Amino acid sequence: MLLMRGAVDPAEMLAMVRAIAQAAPFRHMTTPGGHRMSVAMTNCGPLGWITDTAGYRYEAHDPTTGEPWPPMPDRLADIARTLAADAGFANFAPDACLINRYEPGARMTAHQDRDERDHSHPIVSISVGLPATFFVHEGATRSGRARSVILQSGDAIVWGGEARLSYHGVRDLKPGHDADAGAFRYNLTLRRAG
Ligand code: MD3
Ligand code: FE
Repeated sequence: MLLMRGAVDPAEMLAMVRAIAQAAPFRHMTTPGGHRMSVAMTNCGPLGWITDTAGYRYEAHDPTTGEPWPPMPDRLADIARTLAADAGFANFAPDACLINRYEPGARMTAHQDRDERDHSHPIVSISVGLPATFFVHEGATRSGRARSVILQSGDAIVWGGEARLSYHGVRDLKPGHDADAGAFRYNLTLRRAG
């Protein structure tokens, strides 16, 4: 993994997020176990990640609107491609961008990202808004030692190779005020899903 502090302009990211959320609103999805996620989500690009009682998967259409997910802005794909290249992954071509919105108290329990077809592609993560404590377990299991890092607005991380299937999550978001994002934290993950 490569952490790049202040790699992106938060205001530019938020403008893109707001435009996407106008067409595909943030919603709290349901896990296969029937729990409402505390993180609200939307997507842009040809594929979008969803969960419902039938399971986790990528879909070309937004189940809330029935429409295709909004297009991925070229500028967003370019930024992801450049960040991936900086981390040593040439020619990254994302076809999905999951956007997570955290409100105070929202969190993400430890999980692996394994719904993508080919795990040899990296994932590019961009954080905007309130800071959050992100954790990742060493090795490929949940029992490895957890290391944590505070992700700030404008930070980017690229995950690839061995790190790609590590267990990771986000601790409860603490309340606060961010100049760009107000009471929220947003995380964009750019993926090659299909
Ligand atoms: C490590 N999001 O959407 S981004 C997720 O901040 C997710 O919203 C978190 O985990 C968030 O799946 C963390 C950093 C991240 C993304 C993907 C990874 C770390 C990763 C894939 C493999 C290993
Ligand atoms: Fe994840």
